[in-house]
Amino acid sequence: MSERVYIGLGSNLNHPERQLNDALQALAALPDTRLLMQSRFYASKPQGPQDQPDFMNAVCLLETDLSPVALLKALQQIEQSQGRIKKRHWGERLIDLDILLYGDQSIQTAELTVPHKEMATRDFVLLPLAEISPGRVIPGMGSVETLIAQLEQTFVVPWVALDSNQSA
Ligand code: ROI
Repeated sequence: MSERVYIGLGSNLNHPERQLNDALQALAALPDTRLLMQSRFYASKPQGPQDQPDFMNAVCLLETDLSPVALLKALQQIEQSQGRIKKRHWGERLIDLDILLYGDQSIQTAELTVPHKEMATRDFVLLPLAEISPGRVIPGMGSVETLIAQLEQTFVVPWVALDSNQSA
């Protein structure tokens, strides 16, 4: 049975918009998986240490027959193949792919917690999610709009390519 799955994407190294585009292509090419929607790209201030570049973030919606664990492994493979480097906790990264929501399932295993634990307080997840899934209720947390209203501040703006030829 296929499920609808929301994935958070983030990058702040080596042409983040290219990293996000590459990851979206790789997600669309996963077996038994379709890429149904993707948000705009958002520029965001880092949560965590401030002495790192701003991030580019997005959220996409997949429909997949992959199990949660199979999908997690697939995301880790995409991260590895794009060259995941993790320099420090809460530090800069080439590409980070997180399972935010897997249908309306709550999953708690050693490897995987869904809904993603920190999504309720992450502006860089909530704003793009609200764009592609307005009214979405996150199990145990509330609606995406309620969560956004509870943020003290947001540091996220839609990112616009000034010259589409340049970003190609
Ligand atoms: N901050 C922002 N703005 N975007 C991210 O994707 C992101 N990812 C992270 C940490 C380092 C916590 N901060 C982030 O993993």
